[in-house]
Amino acid sequence: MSFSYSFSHAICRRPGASATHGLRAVDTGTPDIDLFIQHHDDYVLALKSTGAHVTELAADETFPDGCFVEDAALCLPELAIVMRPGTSSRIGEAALMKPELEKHYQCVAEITRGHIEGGDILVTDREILIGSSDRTDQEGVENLREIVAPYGYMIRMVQTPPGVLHFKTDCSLLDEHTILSTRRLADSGCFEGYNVIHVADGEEACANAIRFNDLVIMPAGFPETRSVLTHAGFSIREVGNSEAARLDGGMSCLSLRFSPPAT
Ligand code: CIR
Repeated sequence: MSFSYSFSHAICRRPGASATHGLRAVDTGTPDIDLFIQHHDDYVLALKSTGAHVTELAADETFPDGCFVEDAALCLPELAIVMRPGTSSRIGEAALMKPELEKHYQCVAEITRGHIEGGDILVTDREILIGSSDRTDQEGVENLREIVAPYGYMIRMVQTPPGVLHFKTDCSLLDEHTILSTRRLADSGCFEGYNVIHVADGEEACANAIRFNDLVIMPAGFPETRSVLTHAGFSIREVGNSEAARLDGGMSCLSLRFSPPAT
């Protein structure tokens, strides 16, 4: 199995009561924290069911969006890189994640220029795709490029669709050749050379899924896309996402997924 979806570990953080103040582009109502935690527990169980070791960090009420741990770091097989979130209320989340990463990695680098969030980064076997967005700028991407170049990683910068929070809000890796994407993103041509499976019309909100070992974990309630993926041979696990979705969060945002280097 490829390093881009085979993982022995994950780190998650439980949503706290302050998640009611989490960032959102459109207010669709305050998240119900009990339901959010219930969905989060189901998500952690799904990760664990693949045999992975999952660290579940306690909620930190200082950071209303702190459960969306993906934005704070990028984990590669050789090293982890602490990101520099592009919005002031989240910038401190990166420093909070660093000691957790140091428990698993000897090499933890840091973005020190510009801004970049993990939600804008899609790692495939052949390259690292990064969508520029309101949270991720050229300077942050160039800083990341300098850090990962010595390890042989190629970075390709693309455009997150206007009005979409993160690049991966609209796409997910399904296997080494295949990407699940909304049409609005795939139509930009950024996935040339990959097989693209489009989410069903009207089901754009399920484009943010994750391939985690043998499972594709996707938000519950998107039957047409689920059926397409099942017919394509993927093993699907649905997890409720109604409350995270109120904060523009989805399946990838809720974990850092990695296999620590052998020491
Ligand atoms: C934010 O606006 O930053 C959070 N409410 C949602 C972050 C979602 N993260 C992700 O897509 N990787």
